[in-house]
Amino acid sequence: MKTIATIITALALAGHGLAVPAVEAAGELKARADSNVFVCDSPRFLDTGPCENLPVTTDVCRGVPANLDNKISSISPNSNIHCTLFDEPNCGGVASPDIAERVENLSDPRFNFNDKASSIKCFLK
Ligand SMILES: [Ca+2]
Repeated sequence: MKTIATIITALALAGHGLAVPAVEAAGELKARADSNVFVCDSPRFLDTGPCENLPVTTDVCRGVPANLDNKISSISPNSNIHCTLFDEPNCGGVASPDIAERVENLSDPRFNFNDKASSIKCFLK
């Protein structure tokens, strides 16, 4: 009897152990979403420099592509997200103010982040 009880307890614990990560994974999927941020080297999204529509996953830091590193001057997150720029890779160093809509020129004193961004992190609104 003791053996059967021990086995049942072990199975119950194993089942519980499996259930916890599954619940956490579901929560993670719910919190993250794929979106895009349009960025340009030039102010006002002019095509005088490169522009890119960067794919982003919310709550995940991503690097700025080499051709736009320390060059982004205008930025437009998709309407469902807001973003923070960072002046170092891996979302380190100085963070920009929150960017929740199109910014024609990051030289604007409200942002003061022209030609500085090396990484970006976005969040669902
Ligand atoms: Ca620029």
